[in-house]
Amino acid sequence: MRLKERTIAIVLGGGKGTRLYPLTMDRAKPAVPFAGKYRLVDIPISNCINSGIRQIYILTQFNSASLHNHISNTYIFDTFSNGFVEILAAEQTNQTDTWYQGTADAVRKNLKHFHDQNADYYIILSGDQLYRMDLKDMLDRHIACGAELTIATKPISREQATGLGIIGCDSEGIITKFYEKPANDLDISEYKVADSLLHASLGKHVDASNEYLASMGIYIFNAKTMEEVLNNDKTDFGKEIIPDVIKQRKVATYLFDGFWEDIGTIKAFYETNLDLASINPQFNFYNEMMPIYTHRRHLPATKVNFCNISSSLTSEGSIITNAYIVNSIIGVRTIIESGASLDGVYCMGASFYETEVEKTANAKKGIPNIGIGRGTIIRKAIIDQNARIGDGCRIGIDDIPRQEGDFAMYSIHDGIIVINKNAVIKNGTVM
Ligand code: ADQ
Ligand code: ADP
Repeated sequence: MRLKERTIAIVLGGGKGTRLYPLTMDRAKPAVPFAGKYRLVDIPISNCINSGIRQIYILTQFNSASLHNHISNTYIFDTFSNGFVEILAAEQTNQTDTWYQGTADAVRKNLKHFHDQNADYYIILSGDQLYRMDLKDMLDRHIACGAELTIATKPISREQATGLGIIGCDSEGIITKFYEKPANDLDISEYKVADSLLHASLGKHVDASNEYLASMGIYIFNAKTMEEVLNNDKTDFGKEIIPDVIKQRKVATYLFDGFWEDIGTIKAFYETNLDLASINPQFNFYNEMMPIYTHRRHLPATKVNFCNISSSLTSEGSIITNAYIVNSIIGVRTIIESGASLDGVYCMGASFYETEVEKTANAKKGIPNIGIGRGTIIRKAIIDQNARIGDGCRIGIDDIPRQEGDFAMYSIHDGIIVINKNAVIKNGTVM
């Protein structure tokens, strides 16, 4: 218990990168809605809480209203736990350059906050990954092997290695070398991991094609070590800090072989969400021992009238009438009108219900109500919150040329149509 209280978690909440754009157009990445009723940041925070770590900082480029709302309404600790979740936004510092220049820069710019907590260990977590991990177990391993830094790693294949940091280690799991994101054609065979280490650490044999160990971007540092290795102007953990530390200090690996997915791109975000609606999802939300927490909204149950719904998740507070819905996620407060058809859609829902007065005003202005209109058909799309999709629209259906990119009310990335937050899609729109 004592150790846990001296460990603080730092969640990397996203750079100015645009990988999840337009979902991050006017909200911070940690606040992006996920799996119908959660926000991305609920995943790392839940992992921390379930591991007994209750002092959590979220580093983000800006503190959007939705992130602030979500954190302050969700993570309320009692007086005796010393717990907090605090957002540290780049624009709130007195630095001349307001953006964090990279992951290490983000942590460095906030070192004074962390230092004040007098912690023994810092756990650095990514804000855009889906997994469930006992971080206490990782901390125990870190302490037991006397390392100054421990990196969580996962067995992966050569094809997967290109997008990740690859680790080379000895038979005890002490890291000897590191290569950030090796190109496809690079020979990295010297990084292959010994099967004996995998077996000894995981207690089982893993798929033979998973011959490499990838960094999961989850780090435990001795507090003093992290403060020392950040005492320079290097901006990035993966590219600069980690390779340097490995050369100079004892760095261990913590092997993990559960489900873990980076969901920081529109494609990965879409596919991971939809997988949750499949019959046998890879990630199990239905785990009472290590739940994923989120905002308690006190919404009524979803009302379903004459629908055909399969392989889908429907979040609370929705009203769905005479609709056909497959392979889809329906977020909180979604209103779906008669005759709508959704296949492969992540509909994020709404942040409020429109009143009758507002609906009358919408009709006068000729704009649809929030939700999905009558007879509208949608395939392979993400519908961001509070979007107004009119009647008789055909989205992602027709065999028409679709240009990738960002447009006024929507974007298309990797063939996935993303309808912006608050977008107004007129009756009869075909896209
Ligand atoms: P990437 O995920 O590509 O690789 P990076 O872009 O640095 O690394 O992002 C790591 C995390 O930090 C993400 O959650 C991101 O949103 C966040 N982040 C990025 N820039 C930030 C900033 N300026 N301020 C705050 N947060 C920021 C890393 C490692 C690899 C490893 C993969 C595993 O570098 O070695 O394999 O993670 O996903
Ligand atoms: P949730 O996670 O509950 O959907 P949001 O961050 O999306 O929360 O919204 C939080 C709150 O913002 C809602 O409960 C609602 O009260 C309020 N809200 C947001 N937009 C509007 C609006 N246009 N009109 C009225 N209330 C709004």
